[in-house]
Amino acid sequence: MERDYGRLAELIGERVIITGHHNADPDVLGAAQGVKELLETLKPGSKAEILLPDDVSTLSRSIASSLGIKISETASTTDPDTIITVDTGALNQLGAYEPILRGADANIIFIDHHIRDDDVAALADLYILEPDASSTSEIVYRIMRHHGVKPSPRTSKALLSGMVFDSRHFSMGGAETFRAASELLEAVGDIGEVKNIMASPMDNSEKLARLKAGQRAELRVYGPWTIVFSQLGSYQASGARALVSLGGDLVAVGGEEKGEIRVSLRSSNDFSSLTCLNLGDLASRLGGEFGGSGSGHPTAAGINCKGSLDEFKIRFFEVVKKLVDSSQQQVL
Ligand SMILES: [Mn+2]
Repeated sequence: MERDYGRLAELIGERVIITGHHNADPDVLGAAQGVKELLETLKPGSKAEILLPDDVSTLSRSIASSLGIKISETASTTDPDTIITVDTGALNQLGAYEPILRGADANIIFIDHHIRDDDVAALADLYILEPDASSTSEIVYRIMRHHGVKPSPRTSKALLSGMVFDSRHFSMGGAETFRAASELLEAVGDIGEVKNIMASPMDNSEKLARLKAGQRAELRVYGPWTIVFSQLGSYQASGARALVSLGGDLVAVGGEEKGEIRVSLRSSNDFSSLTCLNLGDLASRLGGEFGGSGSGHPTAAGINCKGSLDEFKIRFFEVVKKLVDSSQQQVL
């Protein structure tokens, strides 16, 4: 790894583009800012640009604006010497930039903490892959430390926000992660400084929607699990997240408008790992039954379908009870 850190400097040309996966999260932003500062210190003549052409998450955008980090949506050069891609586990996560990267006549570097990808390995001149790292921001900090580059307070905050985000606010991470965080905090002071810039402001209508989701919640207790259904005209996803944080194990928040139904499903990690009930599958099944579709991940999914929300609610509780009962029996 250390040897690769040294090679990175050799592959840096004058015009450098730093990019990352679409809908860029704070780890992309932190890692990109770290790489930018590293290059500008190692090669003062080089010009590095953070290019995120395919969408940036709302949170990353707000972090970038509070730290004054510039993000470009179009490249200022079509002929870069070096392209560095951070936090991207597969080429198709680059969206519109994928074909450009594939066709580029540049030194290509990947820095990532996901699992190894053969297409990336084939394309990259240098592939720094460290799946043990909490975040790509942590890897970038290790590289900076290797080169004796001390990140500025601003870059330290960006790197820390990537680490905070990917470690789910430090609910995971070993000694290396906390050592890196501790060293970065020497430039920042208090972790509260970083958490503050990451607190996404919530407007009043969203706060009100979340409170109404609580007010309108209907509860069923199936074995050890609390299943919640609630109704909101908008902010269904935010309402569902709020109800999970209040203690709901599986939550559905739905809204109905002119016969169109939208439902957000969320579940707690405990519920997901102990029942193995995948919300993506549940969403697809219920969406299909109600003349629409649904999809998602194990603990978060969405449904767009038709009909009456009251009927949907009855069916939701019915299906979930059966699934929970059969998962209980498997445990026994
Ligand atoms: Mn990451």
